[in-house]
Amino acid sequence: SETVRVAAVDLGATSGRVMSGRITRDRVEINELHRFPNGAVRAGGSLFWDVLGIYRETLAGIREVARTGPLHGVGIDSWAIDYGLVDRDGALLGSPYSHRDARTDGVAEKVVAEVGAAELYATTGIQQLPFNTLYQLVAARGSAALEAAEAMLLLPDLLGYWLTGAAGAERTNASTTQLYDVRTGEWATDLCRRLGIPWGILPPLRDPGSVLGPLLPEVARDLGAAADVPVVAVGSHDTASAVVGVPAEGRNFGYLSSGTWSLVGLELDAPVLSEAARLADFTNEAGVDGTVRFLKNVTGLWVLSESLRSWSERRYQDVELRSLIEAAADFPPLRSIVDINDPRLLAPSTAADPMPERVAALAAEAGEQVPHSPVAIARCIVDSLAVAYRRHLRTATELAGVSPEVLHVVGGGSQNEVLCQLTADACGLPVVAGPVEAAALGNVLVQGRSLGADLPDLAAMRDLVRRSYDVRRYQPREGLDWAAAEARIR
Ligand code: LFR
Repeated sequence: SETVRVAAVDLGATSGRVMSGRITRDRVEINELHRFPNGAVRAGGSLFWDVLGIYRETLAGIREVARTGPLHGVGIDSWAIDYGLVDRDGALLGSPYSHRDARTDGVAEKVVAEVGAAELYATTGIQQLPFNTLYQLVAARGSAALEAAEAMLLLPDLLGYWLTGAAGAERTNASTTQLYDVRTGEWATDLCRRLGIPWGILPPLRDPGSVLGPLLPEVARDLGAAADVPVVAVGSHDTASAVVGVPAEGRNFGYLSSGTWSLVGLELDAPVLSEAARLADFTNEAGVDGTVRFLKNVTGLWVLSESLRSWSERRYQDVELRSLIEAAADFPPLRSIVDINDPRLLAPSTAADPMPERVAALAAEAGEQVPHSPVAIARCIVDSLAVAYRRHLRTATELAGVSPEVLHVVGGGSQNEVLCQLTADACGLPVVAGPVEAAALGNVLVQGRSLGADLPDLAAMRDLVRRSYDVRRYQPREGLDWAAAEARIR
């Protein structure tokens, strides 16, 4: 059949990428045509996203895809949870907040006291992260922006709105907000009403794979694209797209989507909303094609990248990622294990409160050996990540009653050989690592299907990824007592 060629925009907290993606009968391939740095901006005491800058770079990337060949579609995925508010004229009401902004401190506790943790979980099935959209909107109650808001648009939907003029909320991303009823697949309007959130700002839901509309004429002209190029709602939550791009054979697999965050879990047919799942604080996010992403958010390589940033700002020598990780591999293992999901590791590193010192303080508090040097801190972080993956993957399989044979690691972290091996060791499962750009691939594949490629289901999409990309395999090694290491964290 004919080749489909699309632009896939994949936005991460530290970089944005625009790829051209091509699907032929027996291959899917992507080409990175544009990459730009991203990061939250502190202004007036708050932490914001530079969303207009992100949009400008998104346009530059799409323009590059259009310049280098046919353009049949555009799809956007990004990190979840964050949103912009637009007023009744369609104008953006201020810069979107970063979920790492401190305005949500203490809000979750208040909401839980008001609604009850059990009811909150029964409705939304979402892990208690302090920055969930629900808590951001509660924090914004009474603000001028929220009062003037006509619609809340999650970031990929906001960019899609600027491209097409069509407002909506793509389902995989909507499901992360904790404003979405995972049982009915509708917005949780009762919950909003009870909490004084103006539920009228929640836009109509749309399914991944649906078409938002064609590019607005002036946008198409500016991009040098044909007037009828459709923008397709992909799994607009990057993790949803990454799970589509997992090169799994069959359904008996666990996944670890490893970037700034680590998302570790399973793909299921239905949510797990049991009391045990609530107590384990697992999340049930909507996946592509009606699947459920039953997973745990683990704070992830953020802790390492913020440590690196902190060291480089203080001009330590030898804190380049690759050499640091290699040195960490030779450093004595399992000396210090910390709870990598401690909320104190969420906020960006600052000179007054640097990330490496926070890690050391957690170790001290837990009675662990206190790591001081960069290599000791790096080892503590990778060991603690591996221990967290072990615990959460096992918990997921117990709660869902399945037993995966393999753990697929995708995303940037799949290139970290040391961490991949430790993950295999800790989980006692073979790890299959790659592709790095699983999210962009998932984005391309879902677009491709909407545009006529013969990809009837997720299995067919994954098959194509498997045939197109090499992976690396890690067998679990014996020798270290991971169970004892896990028992050292609460
Ligand atoms: C990963 C991710 C996670 C989400 C976090 C914050 O990039 O999308 O799935 O929990 O970012 O939005």
